[in-house]
Amino acid sequence: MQTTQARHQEYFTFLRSVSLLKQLPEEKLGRIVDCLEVEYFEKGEYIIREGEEGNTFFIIAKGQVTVTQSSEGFTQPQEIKTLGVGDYFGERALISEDVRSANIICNENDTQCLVVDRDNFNQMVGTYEELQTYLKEYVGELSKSDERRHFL
Ligand code: WNU
Repeated sequence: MQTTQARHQEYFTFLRSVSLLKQLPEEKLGRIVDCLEVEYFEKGEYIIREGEEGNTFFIIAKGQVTVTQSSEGFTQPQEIKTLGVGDYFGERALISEDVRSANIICNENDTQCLVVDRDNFNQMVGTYEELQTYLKEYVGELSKSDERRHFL
C-alpha cells in the first residue's frame, strides 16, 4: 500500500506540472494536495452535465475527456474539444457563478480526476491575483466561443 506521504508527493509533483498551477508557492500547492479528492470515471460517463449546478473544479490526472455543448441548429450537443492529462475544467461555474455550460464526458476507462471544491478553489485562486486574472480572461474567451456557436 502507498503511504499518505508518497501519495502527497505524487500529486504534488503532478500539480507542479500543470501549467496553471506552476507559479503557486510550495506551501499553497501542498494545501491543495491535502484537500483534493480523487474521482474515477469509465468511458461514456458524464462528469459534468450542461445546465446543472456545480461546485467543483477538476484536473485530469489520467485519461481523457470530451467537451460537448448544445448548439443552435443541432438536436444533439456538439463536440467542441478533448482534454487530457494536465488539463482542467469546471472553473467557469465557479468563477461566473453560473450553471455548468458544457458537458464533460469521460472518453477513456480508468480516467482519474483530482477534484477541488469551491471553497478550496477560492482559496487557491482568490488569494493569487495572477491566477484569478488569467482564469477570468480564459472564461471570457469561452463566452466568445459560446456565442459563435450560438449557445445562450
Ligand atoms: C467552451 N465553452 C464553455 C471547455 C477547460 C478549461 C478552460 C476551456 Cl480554462 P463549467 C463545463 C466546462 C466549463 C469549462 C469547459 O467545460 N469548457 C468550455 C469550453 O468553449 N465551456 N462554456 N471549452 S474546455 C476548457 C478553458 O471548463 O466550465 O463549470 O462546466 O461551465
